[in-house]
Amino acid sequence: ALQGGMLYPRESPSRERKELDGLWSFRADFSDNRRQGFEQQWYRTPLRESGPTLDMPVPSSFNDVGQDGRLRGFVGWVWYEREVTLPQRWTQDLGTRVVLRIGSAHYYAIVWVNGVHVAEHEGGHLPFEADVSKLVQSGPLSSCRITIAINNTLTPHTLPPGTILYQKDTSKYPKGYFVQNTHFDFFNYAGLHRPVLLYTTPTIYIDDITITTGMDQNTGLVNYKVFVQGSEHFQLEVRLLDEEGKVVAQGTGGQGQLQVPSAYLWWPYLMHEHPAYLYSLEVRLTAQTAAGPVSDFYALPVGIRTVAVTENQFLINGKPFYFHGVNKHEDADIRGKGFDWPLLVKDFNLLRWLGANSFRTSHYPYAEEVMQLCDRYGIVVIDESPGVGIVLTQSYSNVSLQHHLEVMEELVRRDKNHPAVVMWSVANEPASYLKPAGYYFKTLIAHTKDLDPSRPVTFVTNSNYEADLGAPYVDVICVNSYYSWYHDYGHMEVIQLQLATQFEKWYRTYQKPIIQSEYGAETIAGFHQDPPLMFSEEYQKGLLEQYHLVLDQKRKEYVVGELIWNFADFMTDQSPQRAMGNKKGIFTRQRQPKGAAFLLRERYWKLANETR
Ligand code: BDP
Repeated sequence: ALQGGMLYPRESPSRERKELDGLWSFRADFSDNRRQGFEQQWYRTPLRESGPTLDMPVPSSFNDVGQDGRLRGFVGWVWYEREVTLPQRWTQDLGTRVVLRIGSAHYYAIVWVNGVHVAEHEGGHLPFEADVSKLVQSGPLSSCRITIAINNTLTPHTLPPGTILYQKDTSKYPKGYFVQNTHFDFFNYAGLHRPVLLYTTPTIYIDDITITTGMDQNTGLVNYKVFVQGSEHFQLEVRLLDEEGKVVAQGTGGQGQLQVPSAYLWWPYLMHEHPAYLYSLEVRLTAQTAAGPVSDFYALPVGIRTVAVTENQFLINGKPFYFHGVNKHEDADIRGKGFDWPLLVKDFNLLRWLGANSFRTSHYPYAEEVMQLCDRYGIVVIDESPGVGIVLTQSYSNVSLQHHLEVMEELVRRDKNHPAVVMWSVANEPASYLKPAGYYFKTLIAHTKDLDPSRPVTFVTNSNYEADLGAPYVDVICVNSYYSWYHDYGHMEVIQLQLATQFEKWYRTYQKPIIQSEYGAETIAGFHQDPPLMFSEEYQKGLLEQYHLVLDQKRKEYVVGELIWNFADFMTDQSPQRAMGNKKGIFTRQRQPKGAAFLLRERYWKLANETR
C-alpha cells in the first residue's frame, strides 16, 4: 500500500508554494544505448557542463516545441534541469518541511536534488513528491539544482502498455533500429506535463484528509478522517464553512462526522438552480514541541452529494442522472499534453456552451486543476485510469496487475475528495475476452471498491457481450461502438438496428445501467458533401442523428448516458487511417466547432431541460 497522502499543495498561513514552471535546461540522450546520461552522471554537475542543452518550457510535452524531427519521435531518456533560489526561512528553519512535487512526468522519472537521488516514479499521469528538507537545509547554499530524467518507453507491463519493436533485418533497417508501438491511437507525448513546484509544511503536518458525504433527510453528513505525520501528540480541530464563510459545523479529533442542517447539495450543472455548491473544510493542527508550538492549516473544498446505481439508473442525490457529455484528451497544438490555463478555461467554456454535464477522462487521469474546475462548475466526471490498450496476454500478467492496483491506489488517493468524480473507470477497451481477463478485472475492481466504497466502478468495453469476462464485475456497463464507421462503413442505414441490438443484448445479459461511452465519426472540418460521405461534416452529423434516435428510446429504459468521441481532434501516431491525427472531434484541435457541435448543443440543452 502507498505511504502517505497526496493533498493538493495549497497556500495557507502555515504553507508556502514556489512554482517552478518556466524554462528548464533540457537534453535528449541520443546515444546508441540511451544510457550516456547515467554513465556520465549528468545529475552530478550542471547539465550544460556535460554537453549542449536546449531551453524547454515546463509544463509542456517536449515533442512539438522544436524543429528537430528526431526529438518529436524520440524514445528513451530525456533530461530536465533547473536551479532554484530558496528563501532563507526555508533553508534555515529546521521546523520547515520542504517538498518537491511533480504533477506528472511521462512515463518513468528519476529525480535528483544537488546530485542526490530523491525520488523515482512510474506512471505519467499522477503526481509524486520528495521531502527535500534535509538536502536544502544541510549547508550554507540558498539555491538547489533539480535534475529529472524521464523515459517515455512503453512496454507490455507499463500502463498504458506498449511494445518496442526491434528490426533486425539489416538489408532494410539500420543497425539497432526500433520503433515504439502502442495499442491506443493517441500520440505518446512525453515530458514534464504538469506543474512542478516546491512547497512547505511544518514538520508536524496534515498529511491526508478523506471525506465521504451523505444525507439524512435534510441534514448533510460529512465524514472526515485526518492523517497527521511527524508526531503522535497533537490536537485537531475541523470546521465546515459555507460559501458565505459562515461556520455550519465543527468537530475535533482525527475522525468524525459533521452534521449540516438544511445542507446545500452539490448538484451537477444544469440539474439544479444552484449547482456545484462547495463548502470548505478547514483543518487546524496544533502541537507542542521542545522548540515551541507548531500549527498547520489546510482548507479542502467539500461537496455534499450521494451517488448510487440501480438496475437501470444512475442516481445523484437520489435523482436519476443522464450523462450527456464528451470524452476528452489532454492535447493541443505545440504544447502536446502540457497543462495550459487558457486551454483549460476555453475547454470548460466550450463544455458549458455545449450543455455538456459530464466527461470521461479518456484515457488517463487529467491534471488536478481540471478536476478542481469540475467541482466548481458541476461537471460530472468518470475518472479513468491509464489502463488503455491492455490487449496482449503479457499485459494480464501478475506484474502488470500489481502495477495496475498501485495506479488505482494513486488515483483514488489523489481524486477521492472530488464531488465531481462519480465513478472510476479502471480501463478502456481491454481484450476482456482473453482468459486471464476474468481474474484481472475481478481483482482490480474489488481493490478499487476497497479503496473507495463510495463510488461505482466500471471499465469501458468493446468486447462482445457474451465473451466479456470483466463485465460481471462492473456496476455500470460502458460500451463503445463505431457502427457505420469501423464496421459497415458508409452505411448509416444499419446503425439503428445494430445499436438497438447492442443495448438489448447487454441489458438482457447483465441487468445493469448502460452508458454509450464512445461513438463518432472521423470528420475533416470544412469537408462538405451531400448526400453525406465519410469524412464530411454532413456524415458526422448524420451518424450522430442515427445514434440519437436509438438513444432516445433506450434512455427511457436503462441507458443512462451518451459520451461523444471526441470533444476535439487530437494528435495520434502516424498511420494511413489518420490524416494528421484523429479527427473525430466535434471541435477542431484549435477548438473551433464543426457542424456536429451545433447539433449536439441543441440536443444537450434539450436533455438538460427535460431532466432538470
Ligand atoms: C476507440 C478508442 C479511442 C480511439 C477511437 C477511434 O477507445 O481511444 O481514439 O476508438 O478509433 O476504440 O477513434
